[in-house]
Amino acid sequence: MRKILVTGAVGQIGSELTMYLRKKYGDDKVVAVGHRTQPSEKLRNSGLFDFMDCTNIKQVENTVKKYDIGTIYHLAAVLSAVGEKNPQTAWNVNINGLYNVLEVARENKSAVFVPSSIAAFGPDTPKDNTPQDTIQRPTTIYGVSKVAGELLCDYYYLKFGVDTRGVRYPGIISYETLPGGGTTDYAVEIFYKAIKNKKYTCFLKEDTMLDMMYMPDALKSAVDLMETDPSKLKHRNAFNVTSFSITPRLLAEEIKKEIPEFEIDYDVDPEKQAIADSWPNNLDDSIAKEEWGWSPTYNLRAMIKDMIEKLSEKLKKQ
Ligand code: AKB
Repeated sequence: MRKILVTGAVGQIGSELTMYLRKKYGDDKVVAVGHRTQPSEKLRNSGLFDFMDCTNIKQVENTVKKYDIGTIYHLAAVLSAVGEKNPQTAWNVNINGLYNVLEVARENKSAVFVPSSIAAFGPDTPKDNTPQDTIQRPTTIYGVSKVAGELLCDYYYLKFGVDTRGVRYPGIISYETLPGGGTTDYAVEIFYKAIKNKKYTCFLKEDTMLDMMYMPDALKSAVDLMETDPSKLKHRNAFNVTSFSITPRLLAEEIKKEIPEFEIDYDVDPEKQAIADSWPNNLDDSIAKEEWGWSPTYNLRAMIKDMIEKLSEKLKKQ
């Protein structure tokens, strides 16, 4: 078996996807690469780790050749809120980095998984039950890079036969590694604050509805899609996937059932609110269900219970 490369491996999804893939395919089969941030001991000691800048095509080429990479999970990206602070860097990493990965994949006959996002939709998109194929006119640089990325991935498949596949992730909730500058980050921060301080000040309005998913389902969706027999896929880049749609108020009410003293208040960040308002309330993920059997394991209650239990254990050790 050729090896698997995970870019952005020190990030929120990458750090857990690397361990998930190592468990599934073997520790020596998965190469984790980060940009500059040092990896955790767990990540470094459980298998191969290297540094790579995806905006430098030579470095991408050297890494893919050095380890004989057959599949790339390309997670390195600048997220929505940080992207609006520095659109030039977001474009460079999200588009030039992706182009480099696709070019090297073409030359080395590697398959590529690239996450898209609910951010690939915009204010003109139908907000409820957002269809798989619909208007995509996002108004953030992150969203623009995600739509361009989806098209570029489909182009590399159609033109060169590169096996590209992707999902449109909603906000991902997890306890291992903090997310790095997204609009949905409140849904992770709220758990840390609920456990530690019993109080959270949310940067989005209480009724802001967005799709979310617990990390185990995010990992499963990526790997299940990459494992699917390609003859079943009519779509490729990228599939709507979701687990539940929530507002900050609803999430806080549900957390209160586990931590009764918990209180939430609001100090709205207008930039982040504008981003959230431009995204759908909830996606229709029936095409992913139909074409490759997507089905989330965690509903809202199951996620909350597991998240509070695992994060409490983690915070006790710190
Ligand atoms: C973000 O908020 O930027 C990300 C995303 C929804 O893609 N979590």
